Amino acid sequence: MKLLLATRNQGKVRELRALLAGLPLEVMSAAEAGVEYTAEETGDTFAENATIKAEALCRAAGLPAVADDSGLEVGALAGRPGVRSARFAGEAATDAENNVKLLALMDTVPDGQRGGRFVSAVALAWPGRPTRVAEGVCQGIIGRAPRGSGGFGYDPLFVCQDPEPEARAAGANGLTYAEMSDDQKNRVSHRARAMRALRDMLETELTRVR
Ligand code: ITT
Repeated sequence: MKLLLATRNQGKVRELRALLAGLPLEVMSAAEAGVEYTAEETGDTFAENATIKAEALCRAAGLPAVADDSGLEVGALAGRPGVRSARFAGEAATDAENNVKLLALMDTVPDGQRGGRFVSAVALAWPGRPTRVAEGVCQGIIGRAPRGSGGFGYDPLFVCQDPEPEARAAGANGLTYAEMSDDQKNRVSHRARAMRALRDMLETELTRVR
């Protein structure tokens, strides 16, 4: 059975594929499956936007679809960039432009007040079934300069400082997401945490249809 990924972000495709590994599903992005979908992210929450994207692709393809809506919430910026993370520096902003804007806004924020968290909501839309959503967060601080070359988006500026034991076990605290190995990020990230719950939902659906 095919499972489609409702994202145009190649960084997410890579991570979601790894986080879904081992399930009896052929995981493909919408582009790989040749399916066009339109989804306007008009929601005020990550959960609403993930639902909009997953349902749009599920409807267009007639197949189960997973979407992630995610972003960075920074305390000193009253929760911004939040649901507007991809568009922080403008509608067609690049990752580099968004990072420059974040660094500029954080320039005068002292150490000790640079906390933030990454949030991911993942939605599973299955034909004929109610859509289900799971969320994950990872705590950290916003660095003063980019570090590391892995990942995408705000990865070089997000220094993991997460209280969960798994973050310590993975040796992730003190590293930016961009300094982590794929395996480390896929153990502790906001997306990894949301996807653990979504895997359980998928396993339930697969048991039902078998
Ligand atoms: P899709 O909607 O097609 O999935 P998108 O990149 O527009 O792609 P979002 O609307 O969910 O996705 O925007 C999320 C933005 O938040 C993303 O572009 C990054 O800038 C940032 N982001 C989310 N997860 C991230 C991560 O793991 N590392 C770095 N930045 C991340």
